[in-house]
Amino acid sequence: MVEKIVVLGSNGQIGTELVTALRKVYGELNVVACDIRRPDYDIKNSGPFEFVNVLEKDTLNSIFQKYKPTQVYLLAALLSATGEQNPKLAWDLNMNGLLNILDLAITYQTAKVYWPSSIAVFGPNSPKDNTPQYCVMDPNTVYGISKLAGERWCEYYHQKYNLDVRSIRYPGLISWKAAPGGGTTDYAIHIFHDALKKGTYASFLNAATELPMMYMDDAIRGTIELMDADASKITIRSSYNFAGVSFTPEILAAEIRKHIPEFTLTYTENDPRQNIADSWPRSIDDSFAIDEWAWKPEYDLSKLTIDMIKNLKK
Ligand code: AKB
Repeated sequence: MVEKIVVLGSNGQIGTELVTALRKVYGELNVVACDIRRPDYDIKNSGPFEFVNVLEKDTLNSIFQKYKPTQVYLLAALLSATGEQNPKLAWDLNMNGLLNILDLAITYQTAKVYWPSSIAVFGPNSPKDNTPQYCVMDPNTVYGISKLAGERWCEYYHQKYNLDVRSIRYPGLISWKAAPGGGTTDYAIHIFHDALKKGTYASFLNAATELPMMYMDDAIRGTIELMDADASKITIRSSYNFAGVSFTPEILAAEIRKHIPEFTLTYTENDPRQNIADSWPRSIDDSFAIDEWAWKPEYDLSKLTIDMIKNLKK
């Protein structure tokens, strides 16, 4: 069967790299990039693009009708920091965007749907270290609340309508190709840009804030591996814990100094993102992903630092 894939939210940090990766695997014409904004040159010129707002049901319906996708990736969302600036919009976009896609996937019998969740589903009372798949979850950001509710909807549509929906709880994602989109973990990208440009960075998270992170290459590969896995292997239809590497701003700065010895790190105070970070896990237990679909990250802190610096220098 020829796969026809629609990626909604294709211009974001994940979408930019996912569309390129999917086009390599499935062919340029078989991966339709969709976003509310004009795409950058690469995406527009390497395959089909459509302007789509995931809250507009009629436009979405016409996309499903036109392409009859076998797989849909819904990436459009407001993240943790921007979500707090506009909680009602974050809830509307993150929740109703998902429900629109789940409903259309049933109507058009889409074979597989992918929707990303996040470590933001955990909260102040979740275990901080090696946070298990199943535990207390009390997110206190609108982003985290919408992701936890979305996970429940995904499982509900799977149980009730047998929809093959798959999901990963992403940690902070580190990449150089596209700008990050308003998250709490964005410092781990800005630090590389400023280290190279200015030799110094003012972190909005404090020195000891340890968070789960992952290099984008691993995240994209893991996402496609989950989508390619045999359905019989997928026992979790809410969202899989997913881990790469955990570090603090101080540890990351020390790693960057191995390549830019004069780099200095300072800290800003009273940033609202600190409270969000303090409510999240320090590290994640992803043994279900390891056991069920053989997940294995390739990038540790040293390898991702080398790759970020090499590519940003270009
Ligand atoms: C954010 O910081 O909001 C995101 C996430 C961890 O989901 N990067």
